[in-house]
Amino acid sequence: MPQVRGVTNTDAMPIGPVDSSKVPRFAGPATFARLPRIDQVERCDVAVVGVPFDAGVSYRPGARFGPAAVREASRLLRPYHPGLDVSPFERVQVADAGDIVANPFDIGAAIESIEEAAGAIDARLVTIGGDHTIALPLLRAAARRHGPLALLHFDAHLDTWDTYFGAEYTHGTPFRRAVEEGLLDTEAVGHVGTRGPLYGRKDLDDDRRLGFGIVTAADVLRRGLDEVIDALRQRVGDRPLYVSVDIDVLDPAHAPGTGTPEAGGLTSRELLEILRGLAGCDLVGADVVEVSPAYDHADITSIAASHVAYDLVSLLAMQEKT
Ligand SMILES: [Mn+2]
Repeated sequence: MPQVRGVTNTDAMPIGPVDSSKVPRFAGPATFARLPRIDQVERCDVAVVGVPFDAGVSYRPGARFGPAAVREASRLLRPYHPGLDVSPFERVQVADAGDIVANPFDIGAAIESIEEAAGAIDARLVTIGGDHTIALPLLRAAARRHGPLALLHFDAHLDTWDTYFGAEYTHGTPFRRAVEEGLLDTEAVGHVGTRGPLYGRKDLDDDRRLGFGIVTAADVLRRGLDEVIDALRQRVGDRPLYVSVDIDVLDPAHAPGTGTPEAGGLTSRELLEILRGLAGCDLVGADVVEVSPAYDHADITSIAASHVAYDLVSLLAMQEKT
């Protein structure tokens, strides 16, 4: 293997995506960003993994097809990120770890197998959902490695409800469960982009009691990106940070293909800029969830999600010590 600058703890050059000057982007298998599969690399620093699971949804289903759609839309991603000035696939080894198999008929069993499979991948993860139920086992796996986590949760909704039809494990409850299980550092948890009608004011009271701060979609507009980014960075500090992005944080104009759309959301430009503003934080893992391709048009949603995933991969690549 050729030698490159000491990228990580091994001196093998990372294997990058298929060269698009030799094989056109629309040809060949659709791994994320046309990266190698994890079984094709000797080590892996950052892994992109899919979780095709949507048995936890309360409204429109279909996020089980999210990982395949986001991978397909990721064919057009290029290797250099000018906004962050990083070539993530050169800096560290990034690979596609395939899909985690989750039982579509048993949410408890699915959560267990997601936690186990995520914990078994020896790399920092960017997970593509799947509905938001999957954040709970992913947080469990990350907290086991890093201790209680700071969390930035980008979503139209709070996702801190208690139960739905008596069920504790749904896509509307993962962050309440995560607080109850002690997975989060409640000094440093926040929602970004929330909006839309709630069941009652109690939803907000409960959420506040759990420790969450809120930057609403309206705050992003009124306070502006720089002030919002400063506030988020201050809240997170130097704690290990997990970022969970429900694609419905975007306005339905920017992400129609999702399960519970709400008017008045962020633009994809705003979301990407906020994520880039987190450069330098101690990001340890991330997910992008709730892409439901059957409600999408012209791949709008999966293109947005693939760019979000690319930004998260880039932030993680920058995190790895050189
Ligand atoms: Mn959600």
